[in-house]
Amino acid sequence: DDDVAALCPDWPAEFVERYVAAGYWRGETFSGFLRQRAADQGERIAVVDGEARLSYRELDARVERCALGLYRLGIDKGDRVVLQLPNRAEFIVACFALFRLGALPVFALPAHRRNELEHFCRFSGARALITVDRFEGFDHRTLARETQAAVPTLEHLVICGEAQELVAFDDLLATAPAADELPAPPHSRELAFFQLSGGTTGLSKLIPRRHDDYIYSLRGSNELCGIDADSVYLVSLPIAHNFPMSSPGFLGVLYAGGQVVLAPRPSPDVCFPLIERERVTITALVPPLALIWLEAASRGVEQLASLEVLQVGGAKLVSEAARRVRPTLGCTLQQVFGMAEGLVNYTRLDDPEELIIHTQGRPISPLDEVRIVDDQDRDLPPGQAGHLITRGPYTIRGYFNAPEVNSASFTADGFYRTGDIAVRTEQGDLIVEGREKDQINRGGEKIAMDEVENVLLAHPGVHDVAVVGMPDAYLGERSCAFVVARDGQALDKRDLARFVRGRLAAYKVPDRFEFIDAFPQSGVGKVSRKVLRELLKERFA
Ligand code: J2J
Repeated sequence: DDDVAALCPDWPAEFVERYVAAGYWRGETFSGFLRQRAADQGERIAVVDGEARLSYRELDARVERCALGLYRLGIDKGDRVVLQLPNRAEFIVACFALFRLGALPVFALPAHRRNELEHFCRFSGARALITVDRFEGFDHRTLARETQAAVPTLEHLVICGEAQELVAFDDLLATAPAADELPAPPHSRELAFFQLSGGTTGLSKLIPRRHDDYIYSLRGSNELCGIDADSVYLVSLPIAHNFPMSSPGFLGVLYAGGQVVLAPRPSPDVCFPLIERERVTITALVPPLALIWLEAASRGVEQLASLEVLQVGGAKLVSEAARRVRPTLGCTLQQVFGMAEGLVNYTRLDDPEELIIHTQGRPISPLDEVRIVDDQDRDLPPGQAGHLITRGPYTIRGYFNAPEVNSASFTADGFYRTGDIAVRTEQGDLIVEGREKDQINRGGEKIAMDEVENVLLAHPGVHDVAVVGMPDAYLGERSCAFVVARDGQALDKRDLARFVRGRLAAYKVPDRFEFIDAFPQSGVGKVSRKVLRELLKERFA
């Protein structure tokens, strides 16, 4: 679909030449490398999901069947397909099947609800939604039907598990394609999929990623994370998130010919026995989960004997917790400071312990350009905190179909404004100091304040609302909604929470509601979030 590609800003030709000449962009594609692994080491295990173990040959065969099933359904090159699946083998099969067709997955999380899913389907013009029957007590079929009723392009609903009247995922796998039955595979310079932005202004933006740039980031990550064919990676976080997908994530490990183990949930009672059973060598967590694992491991660490590396990222890990990782878990900590838009920084496995504890690492690539600048985009010297902006061989040049957002989020010469405040040390290591974007980072899960505000504003009893972050020892931040009720209305916190929960992912439901008569204003009639945060501190005290 040429229209879609035209709406995704690309690298200028001189940069393409530079990244190709450096040997970074090599013309590989996702389905191409999976084929290759199936040919080279077909009998080795690729994916473990519960009791099921798929070899590379079996995975590749399933991918081919699934590609044919989707193709016969009418999914073709360039078509967008929203994938909303938990950590199951079907996610990986569907993902590679879409890659094979040159169709473009849009990666939703199982936590997403009506507003988010409708937005992803509508904004991407999706033709299909692939989801699960039930997960964590929630019926995704109902959500899928509601979404279809609201989005005219959405022709097909595919369900993993009990499909009822909808298309059963397993039925798509019925037939192996004959030699020339599938269309030609995509080219490495073409779009591969859409990741989701954390969002700062309202709804999530779609992040266009291509085979060449993403696979380069996988190769670079593998090198820095010590990944090879003997690595066993546990997917603890939701598999569709960029961190467990690419840093090095399940895609990096499959690229290296290693083994991917899927955990249905990230809790120690699920993950520790899996680590022991499968001899897991590496996994990735967000900081609050790392704290839970540290707590659980202090009661007995025997099950974790095979674990060599624990990666922590998505939000800042406090140094007191970082310091406890090696002594408690017996493995190396790797801090990961990344973003779905591109740039990923890692502490190196052989860095001195103090660097691992106190910094968020340095970029993957020698061609990552990272600048720390002041409010006028002037470069700041090492040691001084400023705005982090970046461009490079795997950082996008713009979001899908968002010219206005793009002109604010990217400099004229293509640097992405991360919205993070960081310091670079003399040695080139980055330390994240804070954030300037209108976003709450709730233990790695990103919340755009105005998305939540807009939902609450639709509640009949709400006159006005402002959402702010509040410091939290466990999650780093939690969210608080300050609500001004409509004249004479008595509002119930539980009712407001339910109202949000029906529309948005549960992690976006405000942790706290505060009722207030009127908002403090700053300057030109703008609500002062700063004053609200001060108010919170007072009410806490
Ligand atoms: C502080 N803030 C961090 C860290 C991300 C690997 C790892 C994480 C992500 C991710 C990812 C942080 N310390 N260690 O995609 O591939 C905050 C920053 C950043 C934003 C990006 C990956 N690691 N952050 O978290 O797109 O504010 O990606 O800009 O979800 O998370 O969020 P996201």
